[in-house]
Amino acid sequence: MTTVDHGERIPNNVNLAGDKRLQRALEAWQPNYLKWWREMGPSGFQEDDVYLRTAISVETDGWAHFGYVKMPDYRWGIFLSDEDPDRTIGFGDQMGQPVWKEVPGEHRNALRRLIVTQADTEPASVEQQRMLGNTCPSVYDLRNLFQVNVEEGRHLWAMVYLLHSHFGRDGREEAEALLERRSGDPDKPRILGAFNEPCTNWLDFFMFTFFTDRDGKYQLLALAESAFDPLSRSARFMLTEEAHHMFVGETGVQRIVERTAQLMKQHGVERPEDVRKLGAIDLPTVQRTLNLWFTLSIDLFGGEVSSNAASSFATGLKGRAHEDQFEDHVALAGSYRMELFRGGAMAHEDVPMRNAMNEVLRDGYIADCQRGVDKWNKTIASQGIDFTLTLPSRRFHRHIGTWAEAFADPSGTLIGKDQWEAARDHWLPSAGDRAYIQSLMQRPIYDPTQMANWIAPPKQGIKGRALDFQYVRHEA
Ligand code: BYC
Ligand code: FE
Ligand code: FE
Repeated sequence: MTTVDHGERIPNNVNLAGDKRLQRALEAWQPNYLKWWREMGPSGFQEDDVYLRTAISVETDGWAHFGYVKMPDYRWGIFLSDEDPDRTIGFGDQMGQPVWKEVPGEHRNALRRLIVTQADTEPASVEQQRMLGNTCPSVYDLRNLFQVNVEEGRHLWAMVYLLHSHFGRDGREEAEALLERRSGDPDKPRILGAFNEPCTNWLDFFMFTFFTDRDGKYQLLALAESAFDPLSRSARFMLTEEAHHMFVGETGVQRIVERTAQLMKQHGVERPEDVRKLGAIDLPTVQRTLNLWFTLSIDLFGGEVSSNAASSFATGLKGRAHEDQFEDHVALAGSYRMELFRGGAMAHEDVPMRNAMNEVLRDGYIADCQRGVDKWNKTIASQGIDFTLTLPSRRFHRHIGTWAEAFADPSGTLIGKDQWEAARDHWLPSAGDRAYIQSLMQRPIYDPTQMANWIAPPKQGIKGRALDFQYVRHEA
């Protein structure tokens, strides 16, 4: 395997020292990145020691080192999974030919666009989460937030490396622009919808890392299939980091519903207002927040019928998640049956397979989400509480694709605009829900032996450490 060079200003396993021009260009970008991190990264914790994992190798066992580090000193680096010298293109028109080490001229623009879109989400999520530390439910959770944040920063490095190394001047300009756009800024917004939405409380954060980071997983799985080998190898290593982000989301929501169900059982209450009197997050509010982040996240897969997706598949730029599990990798024959909004009603249509690739990826994603929701429901049921969280219909609350035109309730029934608007606050977090959640999260908890009342403690600490280990040293 390629060795990881830690003596350099930018840790890497791409032999950066062997390409002085590239090294200088990235070293020139580095201070701008750090300036962005200090301005837009976690607010109020930059001088604290945080118990973080840092990637030090790309081997499956022992790729990370754990220890205290101040976030601005984090060793953001460039790591690609090991090269497979025999790798061939796994799908599309050039199936079976050797993968590309360089970008073919004719695919340069399309590939740059995919990489920039991927890259843009990484700093966006850090920006969305920058205030959350100030309301943390525990030091354990605070550390997990920062772990996610520094790794999203590293994902930006992974994409910026590709832009600098393969896209010349255009790539360097895109790398600068990635530090200039801002989540939610009307004048210079981030590229994709969900990454401009406010993530204002810890329920949002856990739903985000469950649903939105999971879009990251699926998009990275699709990019890991790319014929452009450096992109594939970058995506593969990013996926190893991504698993932790989804763990944070899944267990975060699980601990919230566990605590709520516990209190409901203990006090024999059911009505949301009674649950709120106990200082817990009532399950209908959890459902509404789930509805919001699930629907924002399924928008991230793009339109159901997409000529962009067809062309990315044909050219070999972007495949399907786990392409090897499909039988037909050329996908010129056959079609994919899907629901579309046609003439004000729902219709079923058979869409040529290549044009259906966004929907294929979205379907895999939804099935993966369902597995997590099932676990949450087991937790609720294990307390003897009769309440089931459900994923809303893909027709509900959409902003991208065919259903953006329609009004549907969470079960998918098409309704009128007025009816939809009248019921909105039953289906999505209302101002009142937000105010209530905010009221629970007024004061941060920096004492490692404490846990906020609205969330159950995790099952175990990090890397064998105790639950009350001081994962962040913060002077309150
Ligand atoms: N918001 O043919 P269409 C992650 C645009 S998350 C705004 O339907 P296409 C992470 C689209 O660009 C993973 N615009 O879709 C998670 C197109 O524009 P043009 C991020 C949208 O192109 C948590 C038009 O609508 N990675 O890593 O097939 C924390 C029609 O497009 C949206 C990627 O997304 C939207 N939601 O696919 C941190 C992978 N959806 O051409 C990180 C790279 C579509 O009319 N990106 N549009 O100007 C892609 O593969 C594709 O660009 C998309 C869209 C899947 C996003
Ligand atoms: Fe990421
Ligand atoms: Fe992530």
